[in-house]
Amino acid sequence: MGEIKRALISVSDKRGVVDFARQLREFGVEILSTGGTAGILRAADIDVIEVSDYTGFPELLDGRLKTLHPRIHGGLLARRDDPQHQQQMVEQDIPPIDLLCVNLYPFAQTVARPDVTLAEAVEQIDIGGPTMLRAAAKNWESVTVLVDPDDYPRVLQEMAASQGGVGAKLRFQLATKVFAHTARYDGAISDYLSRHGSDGATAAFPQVLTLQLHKVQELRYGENPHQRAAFYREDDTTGLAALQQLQGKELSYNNLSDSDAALALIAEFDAPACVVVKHGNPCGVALGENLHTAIQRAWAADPVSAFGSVIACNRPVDADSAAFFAGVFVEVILAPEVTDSAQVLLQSKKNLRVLRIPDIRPWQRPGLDLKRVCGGLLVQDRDIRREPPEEWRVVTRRAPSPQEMEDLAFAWTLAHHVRSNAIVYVAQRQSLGIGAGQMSRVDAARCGAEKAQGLGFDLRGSALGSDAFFPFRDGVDTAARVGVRAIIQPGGSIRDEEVIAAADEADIAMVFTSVRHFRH
Ligand code: 93A
Repeated sequence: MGEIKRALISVSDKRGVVDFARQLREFGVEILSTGGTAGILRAADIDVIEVSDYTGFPELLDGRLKTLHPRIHGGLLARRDDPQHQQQMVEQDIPPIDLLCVNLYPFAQTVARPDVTLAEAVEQIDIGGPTMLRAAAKNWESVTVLVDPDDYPRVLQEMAASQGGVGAKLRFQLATKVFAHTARYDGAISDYLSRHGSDGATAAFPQVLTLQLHKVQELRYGENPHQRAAFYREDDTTGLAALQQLQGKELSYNNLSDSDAALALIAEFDAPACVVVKHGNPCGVALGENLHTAIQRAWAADPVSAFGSVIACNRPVDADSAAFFAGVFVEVILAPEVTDSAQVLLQSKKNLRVLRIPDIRPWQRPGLDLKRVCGGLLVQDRDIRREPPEEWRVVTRRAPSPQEMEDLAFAWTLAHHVRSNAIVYVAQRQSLGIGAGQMSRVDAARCGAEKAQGLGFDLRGSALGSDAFFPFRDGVDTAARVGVRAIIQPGGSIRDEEVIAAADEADIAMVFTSVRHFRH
């Protein structure tokens, strides 16, 4: 248990540093510090030695050169149990530094500013800080290194419990954290710079894409039991990384994947809504006057597929809704909140996973969509573009009625979230039949219709949404045969005229949105 006698503190994020330094002083630790940090500590009546006094070298080059000195790096790198190291330190008058507390120039925050210049960004590239951090972390057997203010209490607690020392286990954990941090820091610099060509022009995507993800948990297995799996989160704790499990079995890979699909769709609706997802596709989706009716309608849309599904709600689950779930087999329920009385009702279903998702807005935010392919990653913008009715173009003789317009809007929203080829049949803000993941559009049209009719729905007067254009008239003919009255699709096929003629022949009202929403 190495006792801490000397510490170097140099931080940009000054949160908690005064208290931390004060408590180190109470353990009798000598504190070295750089200009700005030293100023703050001294103002709080804490004894510090400026690094420039300690090295006998002034801070130079606008602060670019502060801590890059053998007296600092020798003190961090020397092994305490190595006689040769010890001898050289004595010869060169390099005292050991036992604790390093550094956090870096805020590069990521700086480049997040829309008006930042390249020169400003470059000045925020910290050189001395990462160098010290890496030195100390490499020498974790002798040095305690902190890069995160949240770790100050842990270190102080351990010092209090062990006569001013910090144990090997914590030192190792902290050092591991440092290398993750400096890797991420350099990744952010590389991402930013590679977006700028040598002429300073900004490219959409960096030359080198660096991803830093943090393990949230290992999962029991992947899509199948013979596949290992884990869930990693991005830097921030948003989206699925923010979920709170209120009850139920451990979450599986497929639960998380289906939850993501369900939440992306539920985030589209303002009115009370329920989305039922199976194997990545919605199988029942409905709006209602309240959540309870939305759930009943979404479930009724396809009760066969809903068996063992993942269900997303956009209103707090109350006792009525919970009572419904008590009578059916569901894997996961997602909701912004679950009332106390609902929780009591759901508790009898021990295995049912109930997840609180406080914020569904992240599913609507811009970002990158990544797809692993053998040998690399395909990267694209997330598909969050939406086309409001004002942008639609009526292409048939008959224009949709106001009721049909509502159905078309609902169908169009749904179609974005169904695997291509996607055809959805809807009426009165309820899905009736969803044809998903077919290799031909006419098959998707048939599938959706057969599903609906198989479940006893009459499709006369329904509306249809298609995620991409109809390449032939056969898809529209299929819709006409089952009684569809309105269709929404992007248009843009070389056979659009034929397709429009098919709609006109059946007196179907059809609109083009001009934007395709494939989802593979
Ligand atoms: O410009 S630097 O790369 N050169 C250095 O030698 C150096 N040493 C520490 N930046 C350097 N630092 C950084 O200064 C630390 O990483 C920390 O973020 C910051 C603290 O400066 P101050 O104490 O003056 O506010």
